[in-house]
Amino acid sequence: PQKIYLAEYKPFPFLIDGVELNFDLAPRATRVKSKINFRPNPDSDSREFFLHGENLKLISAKIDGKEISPEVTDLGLTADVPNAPFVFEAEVEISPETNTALEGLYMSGGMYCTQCEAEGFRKITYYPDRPDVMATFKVRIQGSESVLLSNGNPVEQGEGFAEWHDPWPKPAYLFALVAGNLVAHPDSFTTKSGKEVELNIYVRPGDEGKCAFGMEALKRSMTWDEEVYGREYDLDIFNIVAVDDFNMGAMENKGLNIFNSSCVLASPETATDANFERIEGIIAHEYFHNWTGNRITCRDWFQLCLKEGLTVFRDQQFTSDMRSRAVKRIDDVITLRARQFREDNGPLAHPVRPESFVEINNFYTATVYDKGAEIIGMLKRLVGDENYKRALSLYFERHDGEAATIEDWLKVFEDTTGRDLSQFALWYSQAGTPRLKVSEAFEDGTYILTFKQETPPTPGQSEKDPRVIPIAVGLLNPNGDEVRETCVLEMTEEEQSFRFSGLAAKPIPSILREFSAPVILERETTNAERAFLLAHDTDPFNKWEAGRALAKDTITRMLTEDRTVGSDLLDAISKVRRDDSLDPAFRALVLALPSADDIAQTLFDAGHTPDPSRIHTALETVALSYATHLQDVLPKIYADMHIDGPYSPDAEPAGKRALQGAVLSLLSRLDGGNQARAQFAAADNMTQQLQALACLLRIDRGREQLAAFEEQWKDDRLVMDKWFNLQTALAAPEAAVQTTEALTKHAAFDWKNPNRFRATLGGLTGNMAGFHSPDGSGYRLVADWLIKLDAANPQTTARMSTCFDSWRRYDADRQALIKAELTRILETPKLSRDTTEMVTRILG
Ligand code: BAL
Ligand code: ZN
Repeated sequence: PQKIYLAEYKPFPFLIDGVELNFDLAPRATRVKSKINFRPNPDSDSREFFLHGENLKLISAKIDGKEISPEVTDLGLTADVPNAPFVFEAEVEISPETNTALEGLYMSGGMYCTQCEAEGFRKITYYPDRPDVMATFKVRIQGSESVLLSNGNPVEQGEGFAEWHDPWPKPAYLFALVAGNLVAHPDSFTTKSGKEVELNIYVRPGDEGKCAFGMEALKRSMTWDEEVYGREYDLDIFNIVAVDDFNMGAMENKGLNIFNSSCVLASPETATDANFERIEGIIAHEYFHNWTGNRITCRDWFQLCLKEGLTVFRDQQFTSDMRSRAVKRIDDVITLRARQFREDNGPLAHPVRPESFVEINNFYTATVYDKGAEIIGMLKRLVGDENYKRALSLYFERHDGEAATIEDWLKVFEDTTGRDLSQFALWYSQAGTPRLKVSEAFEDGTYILTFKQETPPTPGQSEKDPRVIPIAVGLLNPNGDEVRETCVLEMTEEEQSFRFSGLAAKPIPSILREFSAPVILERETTNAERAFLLAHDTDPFNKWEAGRALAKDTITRMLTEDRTVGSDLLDAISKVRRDDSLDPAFRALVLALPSADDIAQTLFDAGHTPDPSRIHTALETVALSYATHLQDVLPKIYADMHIDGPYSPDAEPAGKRALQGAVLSLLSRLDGGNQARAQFAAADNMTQQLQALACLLRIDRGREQLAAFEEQWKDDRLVMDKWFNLQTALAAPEAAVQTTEALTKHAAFDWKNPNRFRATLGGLTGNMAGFHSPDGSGYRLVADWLIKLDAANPQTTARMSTCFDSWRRYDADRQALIKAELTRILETPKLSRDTTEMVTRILG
């Protein structure tokens, strides 16, 4: 397959003055008529006229009203055109009902919907399907459905048709169309300049009761973007539609956001606290794209982090403001390490701004999104809050209506602050997670911290230059008081020292506060010092980090030195557990154990070969030790976290439930599951029902409760996803593959639905000891399903193939088994470009 390179960017030879589209909907024979006003682009010296187009049946094409016979291939259409303004018209036929890839126009549960990012519009009609070609769209939809939606403002509607006009020029990837017999959850919003905006969340009948939270989250997002970034909404209407079959979480189409139903629908009975928080964050994310992505878009797909990194950063800020800043930062770092560090330290490592790709869908990654957001956080820390604000104002002013680049983005910061950001820009071009080695010295009241940075080689990049690393540091004296408040050390050299003078005693450093840079800190330290920081650090992130480091050290020593769980860990953790002054959500995070994957990577980095089954046993042993060590206080904490009154998804009660759930998990290791059975029976919300079910699955496979749960929720697809997921994710290692196989034969296992596929197979791949079953049965089962899914849905298949990316960590037998499965996938006839690229890169 053809590789595309950033270095080869050329502007499109034509500009577009306006697009008119006419859809005549039919499941297997939708007709799309287009009329596009082109004119030569003065910034291009080419006049080659190539329009993308895939899986289209061309009915007719015209230039300036005259029929033409263009040259048509699988990828698009070429024609001779005048070197002057001209009108191109085409009529094509497409088949939404048989479109299982869920890109372009497709059907989900009887409704028509679209997904055009990144390159789906070319499956709807012939078009220059690239983000730097921006145009205004007029859309007419003819269909028998009660709701017919597109981007922009409504112009006219009547029996069987609707017309929409989007006055804001946009690239084709932001195009959207929805047609279905849907019901609206309506509301409205008045912008700060007094403009009335109609708001709707459209859902299938029956889901009306699950829209209220999403709507409130939308209004909170609109207010927040006005207050914090000065950004107002710019159309008369903002619509959200929930769709069951969707490859991603949601999509920011202009004025018509389309959501995976799992990312917008919520009620206390059916959604967990984590679901509510995620929905709030995703609604905000898609809404924030209206400015960072839509009004200012990307010149080409290599610049994807321009909109995604910034928009993730913005949604993280929003959630911090709505909830707890400390808890949000810890959650984000847990996710960053689990997804992005894993990616950055394996065969799929790539720069935040990649330099080449075969299939752009494969680059919607944790690196582009989450490391992209970390870069913005570092930039803000380096220039300060006020300069960040000024730079953003300049960015919106200077680039509104444009398709911009990372160079444009950095230039606004350079122009605002006078700083040279050329070294900082390495964060965009160099892949890999820097290791930051720390050493220290103390003499005559002066404390010296020395840092050495090194980034291991990544595919295609063997040498790395030193980066700018903002290191937030505070110092504590031995009695626990802070002697130096947080300051930001700006590291630019490969090795660099920083001095703190006037100290009475050697301090205890708290380094990388708030996780000020996405690096791996390597520092020789003791568990006594970690326990000290867990008890005394004023930075909540580093306080948590100290406990996490203590737990990781204990677990890795159990596995490499046959140690038992030491009292240093148990005493330190139990202090935090008993400390009522701390936020319950924070206490729950301290009690949570590192993931099996985290332990495996840590062992691998230290030169050991991780054994998934032994890691599982070690984690269970630590959990049991926590339970026995804390058994006198667990019932009291459980009772103290009880909430009277109706369910609320707000941070405070959610934090209490999180701590109660963590306690329940420990209690259930001591009481045979009595408390969990009682909680399951009494639960009036999904958080507590699922917490209890998870405990019981571990104890006696929860047969009775699983059956009751299925009976209660068999008609709710989103809740049934949880039912599938929990069983494969929490199955005992020796039963995981068999459990998954049995579930794939369940009547409700609709494998073409990405949510159901991910819930079931993704549960297994996340169950490390089960997936890495020594006989290779886990690998085989997953490979069988990936091969099957690839023929229907390449995008989701390619995404899920990443479960194999850490294969080189394991022993030779497992490596051979995985390699054989990857090779089998690669040898599948007609394997998609998406999966071919991913598996090839994973094999390395
Ligand atoms: N643009 C794809 C979905 C998202 O990141 O919002
Ligand atoms: Zn996004």
